[in-house]
Amino acid sequence: MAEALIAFGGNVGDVRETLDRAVAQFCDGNAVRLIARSSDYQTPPWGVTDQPPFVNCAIVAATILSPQALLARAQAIEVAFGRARANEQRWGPRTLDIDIIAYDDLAITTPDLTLPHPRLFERAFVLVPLAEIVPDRMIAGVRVSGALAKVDANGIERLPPRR
Ligand code: A4P
Ligand code: MG
Repeated sequence: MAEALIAFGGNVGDVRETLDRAVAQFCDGNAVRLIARSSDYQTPPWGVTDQPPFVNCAIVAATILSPQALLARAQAIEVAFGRARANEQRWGPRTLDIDIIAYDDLAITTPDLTLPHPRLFERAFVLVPLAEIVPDRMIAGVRVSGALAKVDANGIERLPPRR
């Protein structure tokens, strides 16, 4: 069993509904079991700032899948929720984005997959949800709560539970 940290986000369509359904599909209870899920957060757009706000959340999962199999599962679910990479701008609007943030303490760089996620420490929209569920988790030698203290989390708002 490995422990994986996964970040979900989107800014097109009914994103909170998409996130709920995507987390449920990702964590089927067999190969991937949900251990914890953060609240949803409304977050200012990062990278390309001239686009609608995102909704982001993060999960901890226990899995028997390899990192590559987790990425394949993530990408299949992105496609099922309307991602069409060919038409997209980098960091632009999207229905659903699923990033593998960490997989145990594995550090790898391959053409398709880099772990931990290479831009994790620049992104308050990843660190705020993660700090809610795993504040003391070390990633690449850095505590999540400490990493969060170093980024600008202005404008990020925790959303109330949907029901
Ligand atoms: N890839 C490599 N490593 C990983 C990994 N650890 N997890 C590769 C997931 N994918 C990984 O992905 C491009 C390729 O990265 C994949 O094919 C995979 O093989 P993508 O999702 O098309 O990436 P991208 O959008 O061009 O770039 P990047 O940096 O991954 O950005 P994101 O995270 O996808 O950015 N602002 C807010 N507030 N909230 C957001 O969620 N998201 C984005 C999209 C921009 N701004 C945002 C948000
Ligand atoms: Mg991505």
